[in-house]
Amino acid sequence: MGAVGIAEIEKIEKRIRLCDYLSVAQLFLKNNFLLERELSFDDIKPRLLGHWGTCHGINVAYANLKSVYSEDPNYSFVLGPGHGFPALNANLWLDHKLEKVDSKATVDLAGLEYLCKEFSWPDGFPSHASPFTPGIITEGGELGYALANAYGLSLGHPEKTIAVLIGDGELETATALDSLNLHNLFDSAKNGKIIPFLHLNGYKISAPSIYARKSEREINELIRGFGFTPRWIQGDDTEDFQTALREETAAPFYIMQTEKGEGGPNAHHEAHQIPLKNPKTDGEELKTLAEWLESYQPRELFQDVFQAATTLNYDSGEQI
Ligand SMILES: Cc1ncc(C[n+]2csc(CCOP(=O)(O)OP(=O)(O)O)c2C)c(N)n1
Repeated sequence: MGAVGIAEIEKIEKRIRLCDYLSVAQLFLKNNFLLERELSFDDIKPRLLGHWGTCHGINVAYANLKSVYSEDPNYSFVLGPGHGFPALNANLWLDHKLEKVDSKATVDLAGLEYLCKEFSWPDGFPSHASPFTPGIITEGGELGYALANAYGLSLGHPEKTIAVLIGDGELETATALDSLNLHNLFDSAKNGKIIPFLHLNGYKISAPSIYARKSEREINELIRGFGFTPRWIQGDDTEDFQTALREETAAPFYIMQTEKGEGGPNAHHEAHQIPLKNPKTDGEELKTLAEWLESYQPRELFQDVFQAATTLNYDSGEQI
């Protein structure tokens, strides 16, 4: 695979920005989804329930992998931390996958309103990935099974490529850690290719994860011990991320570093769930939320998305 150009890097970074915006909007907004007027208390959901901290990293991994594998019909993405559902839902919506199972989730303003309003809402989308989510077979609230599920999916399917994102807290579970042994059992030309990613954002809920306390050398030795080749990536270095994905490496195991809650008003231990507790009643918090949302420059981002969706509709004659 060749090197990636500047236009593709910009496209990936724009997609990440868009999906980060969509993640925040789902968590907080019940109105004014494009910030067309000044954000007010009335625009904020009365009950805030969901997880922000892991979302940026999910969006980074999803966008970078999509750039390499989007044309491969046998590519799958398996997500361990299903509590990062706003990010997953954002990506599924943007790629028109959600509307295939839910006709209201169109990629237009009405669909955007639906996505955000119905997130973590009675009779709407749940707060975690669930069997209602396209492509999901298990409830996303229980950590540990992502890698085992990916190996299961690969069995007898040499044509498949399956990327798996595992949280650093998730890798503390016995299930996830022991699933690394499946590499030795299933590494065969008869099975698909697994591309594991450890999402090293440093925290498990509000405390440092065990892997965040280990040195790079200790993590490398652990990973090599299971037969993989460790490759570190700084999540926000898109060029390096793309280089890493395009390198010829035997049994790669990527360690993707991001800052938990990156892009939001607070990081690390305070970013796991809802980083602003009272934007519906506290003027300062509302202002912080408005600045946070504006930092992604949403109107510019959505102009492109809605235009592309309309063009797709027109060109293909498809119902979207
Ligand atoms: C088996 C299991 N144990 C505990 C939990 C509770 N829990 C929810 S999120 C979380 C932290 C996960 O940390 P990590 O995998 O690093 O995800 P991130 O920090 O990126 O949110 C925990 C322990 C769970 N969901 N499943």
